[in-house]
Amino acid sequence: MFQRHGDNPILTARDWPYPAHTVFNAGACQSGDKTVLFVRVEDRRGHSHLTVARSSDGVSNWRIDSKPSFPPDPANYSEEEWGVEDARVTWVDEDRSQWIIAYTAFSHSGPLVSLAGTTDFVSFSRLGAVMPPEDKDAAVFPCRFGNRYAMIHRPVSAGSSGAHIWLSFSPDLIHWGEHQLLLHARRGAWWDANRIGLGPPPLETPDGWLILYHGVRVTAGGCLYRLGLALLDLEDPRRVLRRSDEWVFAPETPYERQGDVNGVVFPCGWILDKPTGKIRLYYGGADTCLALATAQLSDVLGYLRTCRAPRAGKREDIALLDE
Ligand code: BMA
Repeated sequence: MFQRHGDNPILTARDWPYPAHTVFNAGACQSGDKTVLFVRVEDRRGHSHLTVARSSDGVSNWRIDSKPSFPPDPANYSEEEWGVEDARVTWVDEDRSQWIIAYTAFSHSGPLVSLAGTTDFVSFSRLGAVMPPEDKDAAVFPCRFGNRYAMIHRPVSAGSSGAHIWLSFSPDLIHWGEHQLLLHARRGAWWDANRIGLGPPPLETPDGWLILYHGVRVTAGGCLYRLGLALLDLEDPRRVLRRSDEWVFAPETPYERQGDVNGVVFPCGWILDKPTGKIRLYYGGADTCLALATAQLSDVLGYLRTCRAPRAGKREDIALLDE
């Protein structure tokens, strides 16, 4: 379904205008005639910041900011002490007319979810930490549901049986509640056993909100990060309509299998070109480089129509954990 671009990896640390150890896990959006990537850059201390790269074709001739566009600001936001990572970018039109960036702030107490807004990817206004640690893999929906914003995220609690994907609501993007389990990590031998997390922000399609998520399989040789699909009800995103049993994308090429963390494909951004129905998926390869894969939305939705609908009712879905 997802075809790797022939020029992969499309960005590496060698392309960077200043010293960088690795560049990976980028948020993505189309801003006017430019594709904008909000790239995670890890420096040689091991700390990450976010830097903007712009391109007209989304593949080549990237114009990269000459210094970090969004460095951590621990003096004012102590939760950013060890860096900022893995941004997901959503255009929120209603009431806001700005890009809302959900990112991971790496605090002394663990990773947590922070939000920031921007209209131009030049200046940013932080909304601060919105979820306590440990929590990451968050993205805001582009619209409100009954006047409430919605956000997907992945909390982890000590003693829990796994790390699952949750959904929360907010009147103002700052105060979040109505927390509920949305997708559970399966157990046992499944590719998405024990730990899952959202990839790019939910994508609105005629069939529902398209969700791409990663599942982490712990093996004797290390972790394997692979990707699966789900579909949420357009009006009520608490309802899961479909979920793939199989993964649809997995580390195969050398730049996905070998790097700082072997065996990782980690997408944080995708862009749908509405006229052609083509999705461009931007993903980190092995925590080292940035790569691109494309798919036709109609193929993805056609595949999801063959996938099962989770059993009705949230409670029964949770009960699946014990199957
Ligand atoms: C996750 C995140 C990602 C990273 C992945 C694989 O927990 O930290 O940024 O790509 O692990 O190392």
